[in-house]
Amino acid sequence: MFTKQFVRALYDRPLLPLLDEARRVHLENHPANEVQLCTLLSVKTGGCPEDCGYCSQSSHHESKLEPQKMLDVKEVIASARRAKELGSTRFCMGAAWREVKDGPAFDKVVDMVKGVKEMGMEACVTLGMLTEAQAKKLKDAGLDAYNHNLDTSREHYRSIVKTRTFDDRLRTLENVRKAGITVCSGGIIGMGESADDRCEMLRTLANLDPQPESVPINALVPIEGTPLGHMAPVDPLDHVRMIAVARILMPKSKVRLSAGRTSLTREAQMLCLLAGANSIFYGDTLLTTPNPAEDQDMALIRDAGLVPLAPAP
Ligand code: SAM
Ligand code: DTB
Ligand code: SF4
Repeated sequence: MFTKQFVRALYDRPLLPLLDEARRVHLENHPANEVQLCTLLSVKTGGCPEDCGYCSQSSHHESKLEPQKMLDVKEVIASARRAKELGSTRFCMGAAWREVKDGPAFDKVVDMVKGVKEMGMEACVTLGMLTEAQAKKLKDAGLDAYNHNLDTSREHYRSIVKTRTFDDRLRTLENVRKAGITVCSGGIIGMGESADDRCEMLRTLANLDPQPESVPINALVPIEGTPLGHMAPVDPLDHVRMIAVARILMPKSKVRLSAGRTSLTREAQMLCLLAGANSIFYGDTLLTTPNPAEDQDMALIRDAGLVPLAPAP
């Protein structure tokens, strides 16, 4: 088990030696030149009953986002096909739900997962809280991964979300694990957290047994009308540092350079890749906010001397 002191000491190391160590760990555990491209799609947008302070989709805030009805299975499969043609190997579908409820909407998600699997892509969903029985149903449909972020430290969580607890988050992760689905869980920087909060979030993730297979590190995308809409941007080097610490603490995980890339220069993104990020979200939209265009990302990957992870045969 990692201690608080150990993780904080790592986080406080001077950046260049930290990067050296992260790169060493990365090369020991992963091919040097591969990056996984994952595409996101919001299959049910807005109108969410949770009050997450960062989110455009919460009905508690006055963001400009218009709620939309759930997409059809066909539309989703068509998007996944486009993503695959553009070189993506993992398709992640998000729904603005507090929790999964059994019924027709969940059955549609199950069909979406089946459709994505039939195309030979990895399938991931993020649907809020979920029971073990629901997780089992998704597993039977072929689901590879479930995304459910811890977002921040247990302590800071209370000031960001009031409608659920950090323990609710951990419980869902356990249910996902018990069903044999891989875990994708990470967090967000730039929500007014301290360095200790950042370290505690990474420590909680790294102390999960087994560790999450996938760890997205997001920088807050400030959304007008949300409580965090006016947060100052994070220092890009903090994003690099978080990725390096995540890489060292979770050597085998895919570390994902996630939201916030439109505010990073190419050079800052390169440093994130050097620090151990081996996956990015690919496609010009995340769930509701912009992401770099595909051709820009292909140029970045080429200029870094990387190759996109080949699609599963
Ligand atoms: N409703 C589900 C849930 O909360 O787990 C799934 C969708 S939710 C939008 C998925 C994740 O996106 C959140 O846990 C959060 O980490 C990230 N996210 C949401 N809004 C964000 C923003 N404005 N900036 C950065 N990351 C964000
Ligand atoms: C994750 O950690 N980041 C992605 C994915 N998991 C689901 C979502 C980012 C959302 C950014 C804000 C938006 O587009 O609404
Ligand atoms: Fe809802 Fe997820 Fe947004 Fe929270 S992060 S308001 S649960 S969509």
